[in-house]
Amino acid sequence: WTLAALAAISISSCQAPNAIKLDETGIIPIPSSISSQSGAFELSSGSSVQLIGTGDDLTRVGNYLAEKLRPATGYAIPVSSEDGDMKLELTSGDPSEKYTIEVNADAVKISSTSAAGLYYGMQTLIKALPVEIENTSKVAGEWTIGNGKIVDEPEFGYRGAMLDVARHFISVVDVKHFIDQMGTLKFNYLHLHLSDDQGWRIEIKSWPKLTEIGGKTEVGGGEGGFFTQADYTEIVNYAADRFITVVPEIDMPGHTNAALASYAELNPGVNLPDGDFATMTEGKIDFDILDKSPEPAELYTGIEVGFSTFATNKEITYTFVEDVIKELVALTPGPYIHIGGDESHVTEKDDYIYFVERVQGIVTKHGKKSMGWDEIATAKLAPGSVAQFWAKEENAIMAKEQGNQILMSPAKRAYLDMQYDSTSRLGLHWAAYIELDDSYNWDPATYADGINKSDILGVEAPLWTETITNRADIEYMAFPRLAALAEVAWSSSERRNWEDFQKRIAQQGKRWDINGIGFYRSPKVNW
Ligand code: TNX
Repeated sequence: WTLAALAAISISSCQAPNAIKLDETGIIPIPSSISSQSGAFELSSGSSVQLIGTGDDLTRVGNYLAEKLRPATGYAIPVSSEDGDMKLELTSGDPSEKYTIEVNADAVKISSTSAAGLYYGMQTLIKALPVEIENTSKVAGEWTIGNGKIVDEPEFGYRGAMLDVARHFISVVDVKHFIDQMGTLKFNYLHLHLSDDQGWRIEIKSWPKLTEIGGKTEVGGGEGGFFTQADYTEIVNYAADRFITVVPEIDMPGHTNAALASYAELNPGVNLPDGDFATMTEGKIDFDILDKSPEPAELYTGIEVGFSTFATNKEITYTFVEDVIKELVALTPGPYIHIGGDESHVTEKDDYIYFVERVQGIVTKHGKKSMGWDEIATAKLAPGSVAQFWAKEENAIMAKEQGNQILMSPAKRAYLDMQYDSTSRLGLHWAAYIELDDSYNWDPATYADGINKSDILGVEAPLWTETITNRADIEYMAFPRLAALAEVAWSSSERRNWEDFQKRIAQQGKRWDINGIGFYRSPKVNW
């Protein structure tokens, strides 16, 4: 290949006839409405971003747009309040995520009542340009966008993804890289699963052994790791800059082996004077010895679930939980603290309910709403608590009947750790094999009997990491399915169509290729 031949290929692909009609070809999630007119806008060496309105958020969005366009075009693209051909206009009115893009031969204008809306409009605008815009150095191209208008707003206000940093630790840089991808797909919540049997991943200053002991391993016996509070804050701020809110999860009372290995006193049961060990379920125990410690649990690096539990009947447990939540709340600007609550198979039902209600009260007392896996709906939920549906419809119904909202993460559709098919090199398949069309072809509002649109807060795609150890693994499991789930969360069911999505995801694949993202080349798509 000569350079000239390569340049010829990139020029010819830019001149494809559909490159100058404004349509949905490159756009995921598909916008609410697109209308096209003849003619086109073209970026030029004199192009600039004009900010209409004030505020750091607006400036940041303007800078993102310019930074995205500069490398491939080689144009200077200044950002200022002076007249320019790419206008970002913050309009008055109640802040909403809705945005409008108007394109004519002279200028493109994105308008919204919020900087977040402008950010989403910017993501759409980038996808309306030829895919070569993704290049990080200058390439030949005709940087045109067909004339017309896009009006767009999300179907659900909560569009999330979850990273399980507990089973295998994920570094700050890899989390940021994932956040970048989330931003391009208009996600607005990042749920971090910060603790599990195999690891405790967030520094808690008042209980330092959590990370000194519980943070030092992971599934398979690797070295583990944890976020210092400064690391966590860096992630929170990086996400916030991209209009993404972090939801931290401490999973309890089950999935707590790493904490139980760090602090003996959190374990159920006591060591009896004669050297025996008594668990709390073996009948009545003298309350004077309750706060004497049993042995700490041993660190665990397997992938079984459901064997651990905090001692739900010891005051020290609630002192601990409150200390942890207090520190997390201080670091977390978002409204939610996730308390886990799944698969507590060795916690007695009554004890589980007592624990969930008490912990929920601690979260509320510290000014946040609690979120938990669907099992928490077996307890009395506080107003505003959210149940995350993953397995049991009857739990979701119980949440609804209590007047609480549901976050939809059905394992058979939304789990990014499920294998695509029996040959997938990574992943589990206890819930299903999930090919790209399975993650696309479902409607949150009709998925579970008795759960309707108004009961649903939004959609979240969890990536559990028992089998996932590095960035390449994350990309292989998350992409392309995360794009399908982005559209499930953002676009109305009337707008969604699998055949159409197949064409659009192929365009997205070209962008991922240019960005070096190793996505799974689903055989369902002509890439
Ligand atoms: C079930 S989903 C779990 C996780 C596992 C996952 C693996 C949920 C609330 N609990 O602990 O990592 O399956 O797919």
